[in-house]
Amino acid sequence: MIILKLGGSVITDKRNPMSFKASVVNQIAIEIASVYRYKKIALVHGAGSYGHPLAQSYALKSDGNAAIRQLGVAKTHCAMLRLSAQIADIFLSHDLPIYPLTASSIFILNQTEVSLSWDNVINDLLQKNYIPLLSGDTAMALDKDVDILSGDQIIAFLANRLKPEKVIFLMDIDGIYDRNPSLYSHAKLLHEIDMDTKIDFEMNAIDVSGGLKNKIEQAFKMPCPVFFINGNVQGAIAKAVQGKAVGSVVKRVLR
Ligand code: IP8
Repeated sequence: MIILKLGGSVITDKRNPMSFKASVVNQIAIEIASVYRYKKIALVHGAGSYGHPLAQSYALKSDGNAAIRQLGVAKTHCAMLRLSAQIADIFLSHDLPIYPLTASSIFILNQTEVSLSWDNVINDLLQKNYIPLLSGDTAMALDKDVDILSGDQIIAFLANRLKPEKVIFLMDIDGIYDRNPSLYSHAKLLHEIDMDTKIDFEMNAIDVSGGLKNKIEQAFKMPCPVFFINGNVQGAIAKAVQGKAVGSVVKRVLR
């Protein structure tokens, strides 16, 4: 079984609010259709230009006016539902049995971490050969009204629960670089990452869940190899699934 993250920067244009990259998602669906014949797959997608700008403009990570905040939470959640529906429609057009689930109906947070979950349905769907689809979302929290649950946190949780053979993150660059390649032309692609790898996490896009830094921290919590590959490159998914050298890989080092 494989867990695959459709990164927000791959499936949406992070520079323009609510811009869905249908043709990229279509290409990914075609690639997944060939993998699905021999592997169970769970999908999680990021918020991209649907969730992050709303969560940022309503300041959902900080405490503000309750009524305004509440509207921001509802708008962000509904934007994520719309993004999931567009992804699902494309997968269905390739006869893939995708099954969208709402993360906020499954997970409750406490101090930003998953504290309670009703996740049996995910394993059940996988056993019955569906492709469950989850996404980063707003979620009820025990320590405050509502908090942000990132797709990367969901994946770290599911990886420990479902023990996949690997996790694959689709990005809009070739993997993890030692510094942001869109800011530094001499940035170096890192093929293998461990706890001691030095990475400069300077960001240039709105990301309320901590961007690449959060991704790598979550990757170290997963009990399996974690691949970071370019979701725009045809054939990269198949290579990662077959364990061929592609992108960057994080291998958990037990200390
Ligand atoms: O894009 C963030 O999920 P991510 C979720 O996976 C929201 O970090 C609602 C901003």
